[in-house]
Amino acid sequence: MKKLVLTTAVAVTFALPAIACELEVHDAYARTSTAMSQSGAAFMHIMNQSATDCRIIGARSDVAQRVELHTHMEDADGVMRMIEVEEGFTVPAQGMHALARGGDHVMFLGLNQSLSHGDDVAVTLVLENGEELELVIPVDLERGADHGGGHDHGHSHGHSHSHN
Ligand SMILES: [Cu+2]
Repeated sequence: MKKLVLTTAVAVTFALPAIACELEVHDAYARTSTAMSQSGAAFMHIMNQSATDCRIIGARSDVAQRVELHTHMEDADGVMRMIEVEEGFTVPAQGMHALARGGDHVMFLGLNQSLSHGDDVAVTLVLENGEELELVIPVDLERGADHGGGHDHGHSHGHSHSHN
């Protein structure tokens, strides 16, 4: 188990091989629907600084038995359901892809531990080109569902990350 020491809420590190995707993750958070929930999800804004589209085809984390890329789709009865997105999420060149409540998300199925507010979850996003994006995502159980887009209400939760 790798120890991660952070001074900021989100740290992004990735190696830069020949065909590099320059991705930056902002505003990431993870949550569960209830304290006793067996599953959870992570949301974030993924910026692509590179000149090519970058596709995220998978995710890994020790926090859950399975980590899947999900989205919400309305079924024939008008009910919103979560489905796995086999083809992954494309972050357009010089663009952004948002993982948000009610939309695309990283799904944690079968949590190995409960997610408490203020915890950090280490998640690795796997790109189609073989690159990996290592994230440390704070658990935020207080974040409202309407988050995202044109917001400007500074998140100063004052986390102090000390992992000993
Ligand atoms: Cu899901």
